Amino acid sequence: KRISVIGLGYIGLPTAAMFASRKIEVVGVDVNQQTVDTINRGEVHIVEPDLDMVVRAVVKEGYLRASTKPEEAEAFLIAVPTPFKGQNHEPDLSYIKAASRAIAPVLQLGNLVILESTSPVGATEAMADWLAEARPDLSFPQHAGEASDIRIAHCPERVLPGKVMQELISNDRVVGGITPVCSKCAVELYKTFVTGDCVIASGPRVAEMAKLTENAFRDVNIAFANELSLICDELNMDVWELIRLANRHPRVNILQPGPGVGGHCIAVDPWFIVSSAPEQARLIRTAREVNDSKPNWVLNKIRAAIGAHLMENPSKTAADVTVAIYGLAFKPDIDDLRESPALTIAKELAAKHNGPIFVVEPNITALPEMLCAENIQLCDLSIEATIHLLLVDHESFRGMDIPQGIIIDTRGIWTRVS
Ligand code: SAJ
Repeated sequence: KRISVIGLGYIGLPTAAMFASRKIEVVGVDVNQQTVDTINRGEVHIVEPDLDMVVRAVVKEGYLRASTKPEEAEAFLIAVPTPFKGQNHEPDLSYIKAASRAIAPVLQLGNLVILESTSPVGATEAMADWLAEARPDLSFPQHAGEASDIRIAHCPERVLPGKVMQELISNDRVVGGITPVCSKCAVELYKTFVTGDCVIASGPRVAEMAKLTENAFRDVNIAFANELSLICDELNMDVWELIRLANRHPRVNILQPGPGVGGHCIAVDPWFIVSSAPEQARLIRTAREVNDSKPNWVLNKIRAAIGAHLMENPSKTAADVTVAIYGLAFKPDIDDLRESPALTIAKELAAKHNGPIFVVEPNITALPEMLCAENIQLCDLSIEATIHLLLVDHESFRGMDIPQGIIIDTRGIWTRVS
């Protein structure tokens, strides 16, 4: 038995490594030669706890190898990006289309193709049509039903970055096959390592929507907390005290406000629902807008603090005001800066503020290129500055002495009323 995983990123590589750790031959396929070479050396190009250890072992034992060219396999798992494009946040299925075109020539009778990428409603059916178009000699389940040569299902990934290797095994999975037999084949495959339930959906569309709904649910709840933080600022109240008090109700569980929502899932997926049903998805759209507006709100807070400081110290100019930024990652205790609101804030500040900016981010060793300006540098904890801006609640920031100076705490760990 051989499994092929297409796309060796944050989801594909851990999934490939997991199957390989169960002594199944896995061929990982990626368009990036560097990624392929790194994996074939037994190394990893992404940071995720325990992933390096598993990849090293399975490559050494010969269960996992990577290639830029797809080859024959019994099952294909597609885990490529599904970003959005343009002002209207339309989903971009070009990576799924390219992956379909790439595997089509090597498909054989009896193969199973699973789409794992988080996808807008209808993407699995579109993938099935692209495959069918490329292989008129084979029959597909959208036309031939249970008699088809190829099985197709959607099984969205739902693992939390930072806990991927654990959640891949223990989370329940939603499986939406185009036919019941497609679902059954997919469940059998996942059962090789999944200890959670594999729940069969009535079809791929509802499985796609389930995944989008999970992330939209979280986004709406974070937006609620973020909106409360704006209201509390207006009413001169501590939002963290407010949430702590309200959460004492047995049926209330408000999430935490912050400088915005980052990562490449929660800030993206709700837009797929909005673009499918723009008239109806009003709350989901507004939640996105509330969360997306938070970095700008934080930037205005910094501007106001700089202005107030200069009013009190008329001999100073903006160039004398130093700002220390704590945290760049999109959430605590990871090194992942993708779509991070903290990064957006740091970049904007570096562009507008002409005084020195110090960045404290214990999880990285060099500033990303987009932050390479003359007035900005990476520093250790215990830096002196006029303004201390806390953007990520890393464990090390919780444990440190609260710095001296003006504090803007977007996570409520230094200023919280206890
Ligand atoms: N955040 C807050 N306040 C909170 C919780 C989170 O501001 O109370 C912010 C974080 O700082 C971060 C963003 O939200 O910027 C997202 O972080 P997260 O930890 O909520 O989620 P992700 O993006 O790391 O992973 C999510 C997960 N989805 C859900 O929990 C419903 C994960 O299970 C999915 O697999 C993943 O998206 C994905 O790939 O879709």
